[in-house]
Amino acid sequence: MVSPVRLQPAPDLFDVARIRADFPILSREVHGKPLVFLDSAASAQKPQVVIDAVRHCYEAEYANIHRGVHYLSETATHNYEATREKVRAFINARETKEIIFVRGATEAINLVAASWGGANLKPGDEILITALEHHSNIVPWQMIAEKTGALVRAVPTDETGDFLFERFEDMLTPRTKIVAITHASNAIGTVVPIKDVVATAHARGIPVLIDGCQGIVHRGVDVQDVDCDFYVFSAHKLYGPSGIGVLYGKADLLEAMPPYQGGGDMIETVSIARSTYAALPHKFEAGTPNIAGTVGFGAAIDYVAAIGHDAILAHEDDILGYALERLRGLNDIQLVGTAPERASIISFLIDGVHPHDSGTILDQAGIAVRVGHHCAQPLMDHFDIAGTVRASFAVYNTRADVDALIDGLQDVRKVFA
Ligand code: 7TS
Repeated sequence: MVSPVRLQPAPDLFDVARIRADFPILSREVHGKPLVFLDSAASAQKPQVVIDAVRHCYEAEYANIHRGVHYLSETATHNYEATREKVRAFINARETKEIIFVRGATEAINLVAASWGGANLKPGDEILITALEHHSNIVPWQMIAEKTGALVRAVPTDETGDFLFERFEDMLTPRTKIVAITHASNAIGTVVPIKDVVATAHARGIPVLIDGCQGIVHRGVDVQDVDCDFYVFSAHKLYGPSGIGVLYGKADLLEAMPPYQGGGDMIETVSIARSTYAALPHKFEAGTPNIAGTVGFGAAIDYVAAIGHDAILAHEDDILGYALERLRGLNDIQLVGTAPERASIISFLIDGVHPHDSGTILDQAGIAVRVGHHCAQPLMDHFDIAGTVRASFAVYNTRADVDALIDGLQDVRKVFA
């Protein structure tokens, strides 16, 4: 056993024991060991208030929305639309019609690429992304590029995995028609200075889409302050249900975009010859949505907003700093991604051990980490590796979880010694 590094005690900003008590799954065991959940970047666990909200919807307030004159339909519609207002306030959008409910970030990016890209991209135009992106902010752009003759270019990163601002500026050309960039890397945690990115692109008249999947969780966003044109995220990483997420878009851009999918709820009139479309936000919400999930999402926003991003950031920074100190105490660990500003996500490799083997041995100790390429293969290619072990920390993680990880890593080293 390596003795723990002595660090300052954790700041007493919020009561993590009380937070943990809100998440029923955290008290279960896995393989006979207390669960240590370090995979929240993939999907966060759910507090009781979210579980209760979903359950209450089905038990007492469920019907299809925007349809009936009956009590339950009106109640369900009210609850669904109440979440839209909660999202608006949470990200400080101007109007609720700028909040489009989608399946998740992936669907949101596909929507913008297909609808905005289909209407605006021409052969030779350039879509500028970065080497830090998740596949869902790469592939939809490649698909629309193939259809329109546009080209996807990516701002490279350096050996620390940082965002390179000057390279970004250099790669903006008169042909650049949109910038699509992550707020924070899911694979290595790098935080991108999105406000400066937007200001720089806007100075050249280029709109910007921000993939906020990780950023919304670890930093939060004020879309009016950042002035981004689109901001997308999934509820399930923000302690809400899966199958529901948000496309925020500036109203004038969304108004000008054609619908992405056709069907019920997105029309004004339909005849066999032609149809006219509903106003925002419904134009982009064809079909019966994830009603209970949206209600649960509202509860998740209330939960996160009550804690507040300042407290979340302080807590997660403490855990991140502690984890980095302890990992650096192990001499055979290579950190992958060491940019100065990082969200509470750590990627690393143990010398001579395949990430999958590390993950399997950690799992036997009840420790859940993600291993592999983290849907960021271009970033793995940049580091010339196939994948990493990733530990991601959320509001409910503690220094004791980090200690458990370090002990688990000693087990890995023993097996491979
Ligand atoms: N963008 C980022 C930055 C992400 O982290 C993810 C999911 C997505 C987009 C896609 O989100 P979805 O909800 O539509 O699937 N990230 C991860 C991850 O890191 N491990 O599993 C999923």
